[in-house]
Amino acid sequence: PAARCRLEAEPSPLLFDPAATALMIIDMQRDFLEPGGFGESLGNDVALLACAVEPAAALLAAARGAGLLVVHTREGHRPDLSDVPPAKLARGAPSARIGDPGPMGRILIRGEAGHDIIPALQPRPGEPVIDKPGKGAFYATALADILSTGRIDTLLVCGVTTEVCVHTTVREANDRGYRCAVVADACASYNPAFHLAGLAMIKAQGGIFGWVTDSAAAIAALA
Ligand code: TIU
Repeated sequence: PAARCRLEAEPSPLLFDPAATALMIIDMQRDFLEPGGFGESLGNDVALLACAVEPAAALLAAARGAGLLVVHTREGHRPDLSDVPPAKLARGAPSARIGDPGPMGRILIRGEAGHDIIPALQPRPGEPVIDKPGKGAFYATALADILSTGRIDTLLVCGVTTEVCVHTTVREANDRGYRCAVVADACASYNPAFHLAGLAMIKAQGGIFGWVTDSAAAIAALA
């Protein structure tokens, strides 16, 4: 029988097998966390996301130590913009649109400096990096294949932003049968009220599409 670990979470503890569990770190990119990128172009104060970095880094170290599959995601598009829906390109009247030049290169474009994951959370060789054009990590990516090849049934999820790409990914994963525990303090939003509401939605109704935990509980469970 598989080794079982116990994660303290809401609305209930979650038993998991580390060999069948992946840590998913969503979109911890310079484009969202640093000035001059996509997040700021949408009118956001990017400093609001900084609080997630240390908890996510501690969680990443614990996951690596426990031998979990670690999957990183990045939101972004092809340099020729052929995978950007016109509705996404036009929306929000951003100060700089996707593909426009900025201080970290072209906004939200693969291969540009701003598209890269922040230094504190750099992937290691062997850790899959999922480049996704949408908010969810399953849409138009190989994530489903990677998780099924790894015989994964449980996801620890963190990253930014709580109510956008983290939520969309957790909703997609839940419908695909994955048990998802969102690590609250390793997530952040440009809107703190949305962060709290987003977490509350996940665990309401008996855990309608997941569990909510924090980095201390997750690290303790992996120790
Ligand atoms: N990664 C992610 O959440 N993409 C976003 O566009 N989030 C915003 O909150 N804008």
